[in-house]
Amino acid sequence: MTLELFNYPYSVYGRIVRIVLDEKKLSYDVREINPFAADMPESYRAIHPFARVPALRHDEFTLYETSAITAYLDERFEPPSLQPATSDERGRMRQIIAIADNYAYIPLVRQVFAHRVFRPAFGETADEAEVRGGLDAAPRILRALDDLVTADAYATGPIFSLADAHLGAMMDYFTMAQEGAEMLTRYPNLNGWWARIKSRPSLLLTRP
Ligand SMILES: N[C@@H](CCC(=O)N[C@@H](CS)C(=O)NCC(=O)O)C(=O)O
Repeated sequence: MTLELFNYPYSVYGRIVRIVLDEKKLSYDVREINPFAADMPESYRAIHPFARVPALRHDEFTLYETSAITAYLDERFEPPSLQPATSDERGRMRQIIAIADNYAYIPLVRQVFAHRVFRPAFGETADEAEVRGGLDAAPRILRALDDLVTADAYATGPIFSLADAHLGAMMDYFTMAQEGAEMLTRYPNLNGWWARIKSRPSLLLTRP
């Protein structure tokens, strides 16, 4: 059995899959793909027609879209299960993942993290207007998530779930920006959740 992860080292989505692979104790090979490179190999476009990362190959089976990959890994391989037992908790898990994808990724990661942390670290030009736009959008997202995460150990209840992996990877990037870390402290449930999970081995191990 072989698992290959097509990934870019700084990809937040690739990191979500790596967190899940680590939680499931699965070993895998990494094939590095830069989704921003003009000369992306045609062979990768055959795997991912939208030319993003990550993608997964399990023997002959290939899959792209992070939430599909993480659910597949969880269902296809041995416990621990990363999906909660009750329908309510599973509904909440999927809701948090969808919020992360549809509302949080662009402002928290592509605007705040990329322009406040990533670009300066690599000597690239950062756009202050992007940082401001992300920070302006963030309170509504953090408020919504603050209303949803449980006061239990993890986002949806007593087990570490796919929602913790998904949101955790994005929250780590957002809070690498000082303004992000400060803003999070205004949302006590979310801040408490992040304090409980941020030093988990799967998060530390996958930190770029
Ligand atoms: N919907 C995709 C999003 C993946 C995604 O946006 N990945 C980023 C890296 S974190 C990427 O490949 N970006 C390249 C680009 O925007 O052109 C998923 O869930 O996997």
